[in-house]
Amino acid sequence: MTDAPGIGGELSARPAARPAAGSGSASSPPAADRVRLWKMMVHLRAYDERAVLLQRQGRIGAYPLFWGEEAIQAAAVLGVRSTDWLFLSYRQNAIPTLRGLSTEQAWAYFRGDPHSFFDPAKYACAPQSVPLATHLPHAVGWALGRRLQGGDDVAVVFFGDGASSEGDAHEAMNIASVFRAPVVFLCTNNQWAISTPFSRQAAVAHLSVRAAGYAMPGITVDGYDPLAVLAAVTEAVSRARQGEGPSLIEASCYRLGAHATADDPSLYRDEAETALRRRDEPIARFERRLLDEQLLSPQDIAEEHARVSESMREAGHRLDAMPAPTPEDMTAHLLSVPPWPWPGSPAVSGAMQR
Ligand SMILES: Cc1ncc(C[n+]2csc(CCOP(=O)(O)OP(=O)(O)O)c2C)c(N)n1
Ligand SMILES: [Mg+2]
Repeated sequence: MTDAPGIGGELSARPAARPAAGSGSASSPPAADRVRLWKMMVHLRAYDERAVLLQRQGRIGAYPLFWGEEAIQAAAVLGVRSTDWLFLSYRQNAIPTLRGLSTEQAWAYFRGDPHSFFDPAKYACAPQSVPLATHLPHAVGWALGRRLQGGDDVAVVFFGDGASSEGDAHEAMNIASVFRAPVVFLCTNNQWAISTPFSRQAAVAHLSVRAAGYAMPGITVDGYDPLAVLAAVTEAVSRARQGEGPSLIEASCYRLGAHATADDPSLYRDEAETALRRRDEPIARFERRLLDEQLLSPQDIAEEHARVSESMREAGHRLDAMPAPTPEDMTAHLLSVPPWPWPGSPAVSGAMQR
């Protein structure tokens, strides 16, 4: 299990002029950063595709794919400093690998392996939250704490359209605004919360309008456009860092795949519409742009996809070779003294069965 150098990193140059508040527009980042953004997206796609394959082969358990959300995730990582903390939901499970976590360690989570847990301080990433929205108050608490320590780091917290309906989301945004916490609330509105469409989730057309209720800026951006997301994140992070408080960004997209590998979306939505939406998927679209700008050639694109896909295949082999967890691993970082001998040990199996 080896960490690779993270390909995330930071922008090579911060935008010189700040765009007007709420505009979400900023000068395009330098060419090298545009190409890096694309490479991060290709990495995320290859990770996601390989994870689905591993699940289908029984090498990991149920997996929440994020097909179509690569632009949002890559732009958010590139738009912050490496000391800014990221608070993730299950659908951003690959993000720590952009900051250097090994792919196999990230995947081990999906076979229930305690070895998948990592030191949050090392990657400035909180562990992924499966309970919806419970990590939003964590992000606010962390951000206020960092400010009390005198630091100027920012928290970016990812959540979905479904999570936006949870009480925790309201509580977090309210307290963040009252105390001007340096937080960016980044909502991936992929129009679905498992089988619940956005029309049954919220009566507003755009979740970003809710920001007004917390007296913070809110913006809706095209979540398939990494440069639009990057501009919005850069602006919100800059505000937060300068003590101007939190912002809400709604990155609009469409969930192009199933909710997770255990889900069959054809049971509840028209997959003909999904097929139409797939035409907008962010990687091919960004590649067309970078080809037009002559930053990439068709050969560059083909080679990068092949290279990254092969590296994911190798990571799958390293995952297979990881030792199976022991029962003691489950509490190694939780309890100094296990409360009882482990199930399966001769001394307790009878007692456990009672
Ligand atoms: C508190 C809580 N309630 C319910 C669930 C079950 N659940 C898991 S994912 C999900 C849908 C979430 O949708 P959204 O927030 O839009 O995120 P997405 O899955 O689209 O990324 C639900 C209801 C949960 N994990 N946590
Ligand atoms: Mg959703």
